[in-house]
Amino acid sequence: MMPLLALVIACRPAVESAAPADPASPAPTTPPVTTPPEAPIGSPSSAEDLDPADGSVSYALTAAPGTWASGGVLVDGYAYDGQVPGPTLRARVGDTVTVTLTNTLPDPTTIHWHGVSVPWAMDGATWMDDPVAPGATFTYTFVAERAGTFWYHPHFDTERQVDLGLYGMFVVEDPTDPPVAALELVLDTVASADAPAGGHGGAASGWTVNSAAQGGRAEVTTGPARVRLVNTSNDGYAALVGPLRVIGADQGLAAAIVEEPLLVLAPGDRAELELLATTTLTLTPYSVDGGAAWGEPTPLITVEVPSSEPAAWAVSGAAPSLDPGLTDVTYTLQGSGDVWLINGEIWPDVTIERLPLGASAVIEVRNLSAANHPFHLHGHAFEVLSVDGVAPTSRRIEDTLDVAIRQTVRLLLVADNPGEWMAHCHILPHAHDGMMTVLAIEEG
Ligand SMILES: [Cu+2]
Repeated sequence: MMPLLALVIACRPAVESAAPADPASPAPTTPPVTTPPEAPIGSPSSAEDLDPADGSVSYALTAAPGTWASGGVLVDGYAYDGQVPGPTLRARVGDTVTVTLTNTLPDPTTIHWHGVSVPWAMDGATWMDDPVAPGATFTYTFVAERAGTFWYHPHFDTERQVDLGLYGMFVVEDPTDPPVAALELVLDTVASADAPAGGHGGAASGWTVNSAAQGGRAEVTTGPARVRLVNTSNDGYAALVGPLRVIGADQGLAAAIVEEPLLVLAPGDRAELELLATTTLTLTPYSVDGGAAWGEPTPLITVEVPSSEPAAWAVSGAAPSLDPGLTDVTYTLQGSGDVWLINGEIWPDVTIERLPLGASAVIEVRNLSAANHPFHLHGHAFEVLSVDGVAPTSRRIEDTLDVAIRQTVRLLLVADNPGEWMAHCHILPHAHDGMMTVLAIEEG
């Protein structure tokens, strides 16, 4: 993680003290304000749709330097439209989405639409295209083909710019879903001077929910609640104690609803929960580097929900696809410290693997290192065929999949989006230190 030591300029007091008395004023006749009840945490505010016509949404975002509070720690960082998380962008499935980015940062930047199958020129990955220069604007446009919980962030100087505050949620709604109460929670690790730099221990300094310190509360007035979660931390894993009723993952509603005993969100991961009563989401220590997990469970957020019955989610019930037994592309993950490799290569000196447009291909990812790595592919979602030879119990579609130590996963890719797509570990220090490559999907 890019250390924010130099950026942490002040700490908020734990309790706001009353303003000092004005010596010219009479003594107060009412008691001083005591600690107010903690305000509930709401979903991040949404951006205004500038194109109210059906079938399209249009947003304008400005990336600018700004000071924001990460769990009460003031950070001199970057923000979209002056807020962290950035404003939630919304579309309905099938909408044409237009987002004009104005860059007033001192650095080039881009927006990458994490998990969305956008045209390659709209992907915001700059390994061949120029980023958006300081003072410049760029208009992204694409069709929101799948409903789900996605997010947006720069893909230029990614580790640093995301850490500084450039991230927000992108929600694609399916109008046929049950119209239940919604809550959107963007998780991050606290920007802190004592976070272990470059390691997997980003959770050591605590978590934030929509930039508020963990341990707060949220509320919905009708049940059940549909809670969308995204883990935007550079390197922290959010392991939530179950049972949790998981209705969706990276790519919208799951094929089957599962009561998970433990829900682990790796960096970049999303999940959707259905809460049928007041629930405290509790983080448990989780080791991703081979050692024992240490520490005590801590509350992330309590969501107050009236007791209610489940909604009628239109889950498909689809079974997993059969593994065809061949392998088209193999990625071997290796490394340690600050050197991380795919197939023995360090970005940008990599061999581009190639698949023909329209192919159904199997990608095998083998993790030979002593650390977990969330594998992320741009431009496509993939189906999980197996994890260490075991198929999932129902069809599982992801775009970010944690590959644990010594684990092998097999993924089915329908290569339907032409381009030269980045494939990388979403622990951003690992990506920065080399664990990235390119998968080309080629026409003709
Ligand atoms: Cu990694």
